Amino acid sequence: MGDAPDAAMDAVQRRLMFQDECILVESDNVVGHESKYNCHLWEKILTGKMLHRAFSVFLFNTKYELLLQQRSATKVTFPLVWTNTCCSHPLYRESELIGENHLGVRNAAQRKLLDELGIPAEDVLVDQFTPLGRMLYKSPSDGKWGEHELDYLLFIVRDVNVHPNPDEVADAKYVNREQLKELLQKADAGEVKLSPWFRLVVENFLFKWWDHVEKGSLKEVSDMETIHKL
Ligand code: DMA
Ligand code: MN
Repeated sequence: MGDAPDAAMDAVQRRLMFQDECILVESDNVVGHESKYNCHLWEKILTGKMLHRAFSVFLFNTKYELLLQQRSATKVTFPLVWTNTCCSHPLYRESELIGENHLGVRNAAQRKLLDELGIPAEDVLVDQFTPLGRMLYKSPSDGKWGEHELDYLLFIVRDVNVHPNPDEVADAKYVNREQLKELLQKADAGEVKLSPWFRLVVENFLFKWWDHVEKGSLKEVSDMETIHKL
């Protein structure tokens, strides 16, 4: 749990906390790197120096249903919350720092779709992601943890094979718009929890963008110039 002492941290998540090196940014320019552990300590986030690059994948099947996941109970930040298909960080390594066409972020998305949901790379080729926008947000989790991210929003429409990794994902399901609205109502009633970043995307963009998923016109709504400060 978020406020447990580090000694109680899940071993798999602990390894990632120290192994993953996140990309520090200012106005989305790379200014350095820092461990995933330090990037998510709320006390350090409050210094303003831990803003890092992240991505959020929204994967739809060809019935235009959105794949959601519930984060595993062992995640250090935001355990057991329902959220979009897959979220993580591009790492401070050559393949994930490539700025051209946001290729670094696409490479990271392909890596984590396999890691979290067992989706093979050939089902989600890097060219098949459409980056729709970037948003900046800050949000505390439980205890001493939180997020302060520059988050790339990546959409992809594909039928894929899904085999969730229990270290990362407690549950996964496809929802249509009505089913998502029901989930939002349950969240408002306190019956389930949603991630803060997913809620921001839902409230600001998702239903409008869903029309373009169905029409095959996502490129029309892509805006990679603006950084939405939410
Ligand atoms: C971080 O996701 C990224 C966002 C957009 C919140 P995460 O906590 O799931 O990262 P990871 O999967 O690397 O633990
Ligand atoms: Mn983060």
